[in-house]
Order: sequence, then structure tokens, then C-alpha cells
Amino acid sequence: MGCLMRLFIHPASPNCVAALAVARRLRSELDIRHVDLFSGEHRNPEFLTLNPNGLVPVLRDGDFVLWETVAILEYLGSLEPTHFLLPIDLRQRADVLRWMAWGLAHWNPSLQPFIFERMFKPMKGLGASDEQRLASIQPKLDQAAALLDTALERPGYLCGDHLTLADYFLAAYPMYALKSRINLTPYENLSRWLDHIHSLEEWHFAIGEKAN
Ligand SMILES: N[C@@H](CCC(=O)N[C@@H](CS)C(=O)NCC(=O)O)C(=O)O
Repeated sequence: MGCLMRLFIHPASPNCVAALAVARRLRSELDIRHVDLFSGEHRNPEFLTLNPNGLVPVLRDGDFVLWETVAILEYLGSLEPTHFLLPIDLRQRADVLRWMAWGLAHWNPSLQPFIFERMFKPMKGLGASDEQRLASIQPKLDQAAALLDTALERPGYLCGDHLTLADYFLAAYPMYALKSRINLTPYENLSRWLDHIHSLEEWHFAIGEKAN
């Protein structure tokens, strides 16, 4: 029997919630380790040898260490091929990777500043949110939200009839939409889809995950 894979997370991290939810859906057996971002544990030399970026999540499978959420999701999905989260069909798989790449390049960067300015700054006592900065990012967010809303027009999920890794990854940052006063309600398809992903059992499990 090999050792369990270990996932280093912080429970408040949207990327970690996505990884945990996917692992739960796939019934991947994981040893969950909590990295305390608030005390700066992710900048300790020991953690930096795992991820020199000082970010979570990080997956360790034996002597293989993997960081970047998309890569972790892809790895978990590939370990357990008999499901739809990462389709085997070349084009369907490329579609899932396309949306995750778009999430990294456009969606997350348009949401993250709102979460940082309006949620984390007050939480960490870093002063008032820079609303001018957010106003300059708002058009980028509107554009990305409209694009996603259009992609979600037909029934089902982002990449068709089945839930995929892309649904978890793109639903991650919006888990803080309310707390960051990001108004996604005008985007009806997007809102409906988010409500659905956020209501999944594995999502609730991931949100409630307590470290060992
Ligand atoms: N591109 C990275 C981003 C990871 C990331 O930003 N992680 C956040 C939590 S969601 C973190 O570790 N923040 C700690 C910090 O910024 O100091 C990924 O997708 O894994």
C-alpha cells in the first residue's frame, strides 16, 4: 500500500475549495494538511520547498509535488479516468482545459481584486478598499461575466451535459461574490449555474473541511 496523497490547503482559499470538492467527487483519498496563511506559514522555508510561490493548494503524491490548481485538478481527474470530470474525448477534454485557462487568464484576475480589496483588506486590517482601483477593473469583470453568462445559456454545465473540472474551477472565486459585493445577479445563467455548483454536496464538504 502506497502512502496517501497529501493536499496542503487553507479552508478559506477558493482554489483549495475547488481542489477539495473535485477530490471529494472523485472519492480520492487524501490526507489534508492545513497551511496557516494568516500566520504566514506559507512563507516558511519548509513550505517554500514544496511551492516556491508560497501559495496553496499543493498536492504531494509520494515524491511528486504539484502546485497550481489547474494542474492539481487535471492530475486528480487523470488518476480516476472513469468519470466525466475530465473527458477522454480529445475535443471535450480540450474544451475543459480551455475554460480553465480562461479562468486563470481572465475570470479569476477580474474577481480577485474585489475579494482582496473588500474582504481580505478589512480582515487583515490593511485599510480601506481602493474603490478607484475596483472601478477601473469593473469593465473587465462585466465583460468576463457576460461571456460566461452566454456560454451558460443552454441547459447543463459549462462544457455540455456533464459536470467537469472547469465548473469547479470557475465557481471557486465567486464563492466570495456576496462578501465582496460583486453583483452577478444581472447574469441569470451564470447565477443559476453558480447556485447549483455551490449547492453540491462536495462543495459543502469542501467549505466545511477542517484540517487534520
Ligand atoms: N495560480 C495559483 C494561485 C494560488 C493562490 O492564489 N492561492 C492563494 C489562496 S486562493 C494563496 O495561497 N494566497 C496566499 C498569499 O497570497 O499569500 C493556483 O491556481 O493554484
